[in-house]
Amino acid sequence: MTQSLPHPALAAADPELAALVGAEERLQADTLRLIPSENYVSTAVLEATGTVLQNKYSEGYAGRRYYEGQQNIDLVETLAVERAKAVFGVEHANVQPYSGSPANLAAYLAFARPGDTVMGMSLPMGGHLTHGWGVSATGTWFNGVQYGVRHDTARIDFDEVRDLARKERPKIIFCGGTAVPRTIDFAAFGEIAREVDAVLVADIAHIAGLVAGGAHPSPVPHADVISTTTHKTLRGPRGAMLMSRATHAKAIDKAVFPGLQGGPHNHTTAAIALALHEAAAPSFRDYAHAVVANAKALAEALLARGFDLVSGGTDNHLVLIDLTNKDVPGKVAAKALDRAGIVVNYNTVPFDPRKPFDPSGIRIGTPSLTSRGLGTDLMPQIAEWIDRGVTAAGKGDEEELAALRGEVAELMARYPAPGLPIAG
Ligand code: DSN
Repeated sequence: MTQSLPHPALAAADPELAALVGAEERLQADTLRLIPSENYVSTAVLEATGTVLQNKYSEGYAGRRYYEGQQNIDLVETLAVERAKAVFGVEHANVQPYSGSPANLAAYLAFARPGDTVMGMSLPMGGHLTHGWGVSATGTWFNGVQYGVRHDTARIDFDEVRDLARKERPKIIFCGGTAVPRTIDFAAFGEIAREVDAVLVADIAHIAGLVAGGAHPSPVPHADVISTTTHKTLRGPRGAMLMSRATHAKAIDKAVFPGLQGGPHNHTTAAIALALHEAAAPSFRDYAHAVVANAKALAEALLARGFDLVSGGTDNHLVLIDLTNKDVPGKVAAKALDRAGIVVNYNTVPFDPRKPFDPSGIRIGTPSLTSRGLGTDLMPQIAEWIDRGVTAAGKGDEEELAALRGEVAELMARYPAPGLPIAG
């Protein structure tokens, strides 16, 4: 059985809310969390997010604030900035963006004007809303043109990217995405961006921890700007960073503040500084490589069970499963797996004939389970559970899902998650 973290003041002030927090702690402890953009932060990162730093307004940047009393905040933010520069090998870092979408919006504000053409990977092919997709402000205020993947390989077609860039002359090219199971070829994007005189923004939100840990090539020599959230594979608090060459530092900083945001979230900045300290430790390299090894082992085990994986496998932390051959829609599978304690998200697959709210696939990943210490030896077991869960979803077999729920909880109890102690 799991035991929730003690929050005595919260429990006394608002038992209803405390109960919900406790229930979430138990859920995160008992379930197999496979959403590739999620993770478990360390207890230390959790503590940093709950500090009195959140009481302080700090509009501006270290040494140039619009409020007094910044003796400590300036040092905290400088620590985060310097650590980001060291971990990623960049000339400039801004740690103030509230999350990934505002970070990307700041890049637009820095390098484009409304109506300009911008280019990114289309959302259903694996990109992100903020890469110029129509329903996003970025696709409404800008002329978003989108590249995809090849039908036969499900990999980016650089001839298509180059042709589109030459034709459309975008001001900004985004690379990276949210459902890309393969290595991002930053060098190829860099070459195309230079040819058409575009700013290349590498959105490494999903893979930042892999880049920091040396398990994915770095965009640094090729991208003008690097955008990332801090809470995915990087295992930090919910927040974001923009990093760049020194030449773009002023434009980036001005776009974040005063362009888009007010006061930075200083408690988050502190937790980012801490997460970067953790990411600089040798053990984080092991973690990043273990995330990839687990994803590859899970992909192999799923292939052996007849699952159709987009692009045939993975190079990173993420596996995108097309369930068409199993005759179970992605949403039906995701909801059934959730009842079995296996938490995934339904997702479009490239060229999906179904709608985004009822797509053909599910998206899974290994950052969270690797944070709990699960290794490659357990990936066949997880593939078996997914197989049984999807089959049960197709048949409406709730008994099988309930049996799975018990097996999952039993295994999870043996692998305590960071920040979520499990009683012996
Ligand atoms: N919501 C994130 C994800 O799950 O990939 C992207 O912003």
